[in-house]
Amino acid sequence: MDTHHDSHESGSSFWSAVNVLIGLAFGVFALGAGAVLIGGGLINSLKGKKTPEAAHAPAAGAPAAAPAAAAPAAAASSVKEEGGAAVVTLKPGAANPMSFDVTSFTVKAGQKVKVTFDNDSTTPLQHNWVLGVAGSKDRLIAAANGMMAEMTKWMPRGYVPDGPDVLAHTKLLNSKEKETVEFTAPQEKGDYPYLCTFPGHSMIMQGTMKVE
Ligand SMILES: [Cu+2]
Repeated sequence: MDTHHDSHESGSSFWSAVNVLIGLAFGVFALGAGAVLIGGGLINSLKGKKTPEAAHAPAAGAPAAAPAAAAPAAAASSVKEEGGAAVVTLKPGAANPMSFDVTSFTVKAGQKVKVTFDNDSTTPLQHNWVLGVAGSKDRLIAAANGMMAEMTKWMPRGYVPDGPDVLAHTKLLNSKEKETVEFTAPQEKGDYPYLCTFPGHSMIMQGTMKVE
């Protein structure tokens, strides 16, 4: 499934480097936001059962509290059935463009699956979608992060790791590009990880395809 691009100008590696920096920036941001949320939760726990009204009133002029993280609505299902096939569309997350909006979906063993990854983000991040075999998540993350030292080697390969861990994948998609990949779900039931293996993204940009 490799696509060969002939335009390997020096600018390409420049943009890859920029993408890594943007990706890392978002990663740090996301981790920071997570820490704030966790910290806030701990503080609320320590405060016990006090109602917000009973809590200490904020000092006058104190900045407004950060908006609560929008709880992702539990969608009934991200999968549409079309002629026996499971059809799923993924996009970058609205709140964090270095995540997938769908972090879990379920298909049947042996079912035909059509996954469209629509890189419809206003943030100019390149992404891919890589589905791994059950239990391969940590190996794929390590492979993806290991590419950071050899960006020019992996860029023309869409940052898709080598080897038997990869079941299906898109090419590397620029912002506003999309691709649909079709494959047959494994016969073995279980959790199959999917990741964006652009170096630096996979720790956050990941999800699970459940085979039932
Ligand atoms: Cu990505």
